[in-house]
Amino acid sequence: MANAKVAVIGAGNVGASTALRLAQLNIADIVMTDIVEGMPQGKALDMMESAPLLGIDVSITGTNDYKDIAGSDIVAITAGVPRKPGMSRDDLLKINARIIGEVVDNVVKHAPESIIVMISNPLDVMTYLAYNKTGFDKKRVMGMAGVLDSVRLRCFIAMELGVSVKEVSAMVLGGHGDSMVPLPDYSTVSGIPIVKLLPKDAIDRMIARTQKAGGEIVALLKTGSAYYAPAAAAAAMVESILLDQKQLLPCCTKLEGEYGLSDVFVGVPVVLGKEGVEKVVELPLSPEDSEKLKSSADHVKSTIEQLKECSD
Ligand code: TXD
Repeated sequence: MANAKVAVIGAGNVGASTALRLAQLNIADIVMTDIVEGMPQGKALDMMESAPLLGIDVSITGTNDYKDIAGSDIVAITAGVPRKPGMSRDDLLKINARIIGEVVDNVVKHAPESIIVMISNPLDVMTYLAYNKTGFDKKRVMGMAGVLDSVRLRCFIAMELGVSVKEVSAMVLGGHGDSMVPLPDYSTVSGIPIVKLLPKDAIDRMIARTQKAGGEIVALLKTGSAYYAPAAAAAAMVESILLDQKQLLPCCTKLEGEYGLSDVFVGVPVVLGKEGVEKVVELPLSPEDSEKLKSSADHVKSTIEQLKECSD
């Protein structure tokens, strides 16, 4: 039987790191595309040359031609520009909307059966754009943000307590921006809620750091934004879908009444399996968190409106 196939659109920092991580999982052949001539081909060849040492046993190719994404089971979209210091994710709206519009037209043309995992920013709005332009079922268009935001919180919890990250779990809902909603009540260490292990001020500090974690890295790097953790997060979603693992992960998905929200793409816990987003899981939220989720969704809605205005 032929291997599964994953296309990674945009072979920049996040795209190339996602491709390498996926190749190391040995679950699909990988094709990377980019508009820069030679660059995806060069990076793919470099990765293939690491295969004997890294235990990679799938093919990795690079291309500038969308025809080569034909037959992809999943298309991970990382094309676009990243933030520079001082920029918000929403500042990327116009530039990336043009790029993503062109990319998704090509996905419809060349890989009409695929599942789309959006990674480009502003994440929730680009996921909406992909859904709207492709006409794909909502199960087949999702965005990666919550997995990244929650692994960042997991990492900060482990650092604060001085424990291994292994048994730390965390949940972050909402849009991918400063309005995201980390949920300490649903964050645990070996099943123990962190609210029983840490004082409120320490938890508040970690929540604030999680909300600004992308910006913390942008400020340190000065050119470009984070990519190791984003790539690991995107690969985890692809793995759950391809292997039908049914992992329960926070992902950006279209809501139709769940959490009292409709007609918006925002991060909530979902079950990811071979059909894509197979189920939205509704958690009971405190009135305060529920209000925060609503205001995060309102922020996404207003950015969707801005997008509609620029395309008018
Ligand atoms: O949590 C998340 N979802 C994110 C999102 C975490 C980190 C980064 N996030 C966003 O991903 C970021 O804000 C950007 O919008 C994307 C890609 O970030 P990356 O750091 O990989 O940017 P690069 O290194 O500049 O790579 C972008 C590549 C680059 O090689 C361009 O030549 C290419 O995109 N590009 C295109 N490829 C294909 N087709 C078109 N039209 C195109 N335009 C640019």
